[in-house]
Amino acid sequence: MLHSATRTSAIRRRTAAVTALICAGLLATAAPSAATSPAALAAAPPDIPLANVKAHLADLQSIATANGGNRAHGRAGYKASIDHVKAKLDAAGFTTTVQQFTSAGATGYNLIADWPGGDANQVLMAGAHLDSVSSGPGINDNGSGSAAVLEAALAVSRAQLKPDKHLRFGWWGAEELGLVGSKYYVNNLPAADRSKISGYLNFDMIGSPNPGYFVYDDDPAIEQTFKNYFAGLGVQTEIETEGDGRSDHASFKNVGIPVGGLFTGASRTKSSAQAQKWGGTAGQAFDRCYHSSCDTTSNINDTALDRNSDAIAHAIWTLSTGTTVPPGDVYESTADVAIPDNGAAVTSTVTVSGRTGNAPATLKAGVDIKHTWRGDLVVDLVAPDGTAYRLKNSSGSDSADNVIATYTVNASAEAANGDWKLRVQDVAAQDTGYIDSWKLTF
Ligand code: DTR
Ligand code: CA
Ligand code: ZN
Ligand code: ZN
Repeated sequence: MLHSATRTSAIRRRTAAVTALICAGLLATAAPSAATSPAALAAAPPDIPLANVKAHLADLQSIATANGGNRAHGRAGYKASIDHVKAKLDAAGFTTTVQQFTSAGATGYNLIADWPGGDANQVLMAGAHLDSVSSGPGINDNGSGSAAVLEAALAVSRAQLKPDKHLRFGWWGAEELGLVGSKYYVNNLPAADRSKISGYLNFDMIGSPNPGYFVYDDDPAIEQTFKNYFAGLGVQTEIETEGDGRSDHASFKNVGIPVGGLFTGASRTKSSAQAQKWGGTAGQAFDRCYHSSCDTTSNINDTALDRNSDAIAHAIWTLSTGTTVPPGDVYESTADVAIPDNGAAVTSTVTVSGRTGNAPATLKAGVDIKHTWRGDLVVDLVAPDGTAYRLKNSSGSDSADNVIATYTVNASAEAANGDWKLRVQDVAAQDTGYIDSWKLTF
């Protein structure tokens, strides 16, 4: 039986509920004045005190100094870093979890901190890898990201923020060994929990001594949020071009979670044009101490660290407030559709109605296809006007089973209403399967 959820009038119900809360003063965090409406109060991110971020860096430096000069995976300095950050988050009211894994014969640790409250079905994450290389204390790489994310979390606690979405923060182990900790986290997260993550923000090297201001060009909404912040400062940004696969956001992106982040540069050289717009030294690396013993607390540019710390707070406050996705914005089909082996494409349809305008730039297509040797499959989303958006290519070498993933599609050129189709074709002999279910989230 083909189920196509029809839109419920969730928006009308939600608006009435919010009006009631405002009338009852429950949404205002202080007596609103003419200058500060409840919405303005709730949405105003704080300035992150640079001194607080630098104090965290000094702590991480001390930890490295007391533990052989580094905070690398498998070394005492890394576990001491985890314990230090965890203690501050526990004291600030976060629910923390330490996740263990093994890599290169040593125990690794991820630290996850949940801020109680918010919509459990809409989780905004921010994270940074906490490990250093073994050759140094790793203060810019990546004490800077770790300290800024920690201070942003502590600012959430100080503000007793009550965002619409649920906030989760992560500090990853063994990034320097190949994104090991963040991959472990994502791979051990049930698919149902992965699809609740509306975005992951990554911060790896955000205080480089000869800084550039790079924004990841992955999810458009996250990218624009960061660009807007820097535009407000009058600081030009560039798209981060070497980032794909180079840090922990790749672990999340690989399972279809929207990602974004900031970066101030590593061993690449700053050009003359970049020095013109950002200052600093042309012809010199953004961070001359990258992966070196000189990556200490003196290897930080305060202005870059301050700007990026404030940009993190801006993004967390902005992306976690505002409307969550009410149930009425999900359109699903649970009809099973058999996929002929090495045969013609098949489709499954959901009918979208009652919406206005075009689909969003971040339309989410969640698919659940049961099929052995998923490399046989080509998967497309077909808009009501017939425009096809490739979600997955075939890959002879991908022998894993099932395609259970959420893809983000820029469908802003498509009218929202109409029959949307998931089109699947098995292009290689042997191995068969079927579309189990799929859904569109607007
Ligand atoms: N691989 C990261 C440093 C790094 C290099 N390029 C990028 C781009 C975006 C984020 C991080 C990086 C490390 O050494 O931890
Ligand atoms: Ca600041
Ligand atoms: Zn590194
Ligand atoms: Zn790094």
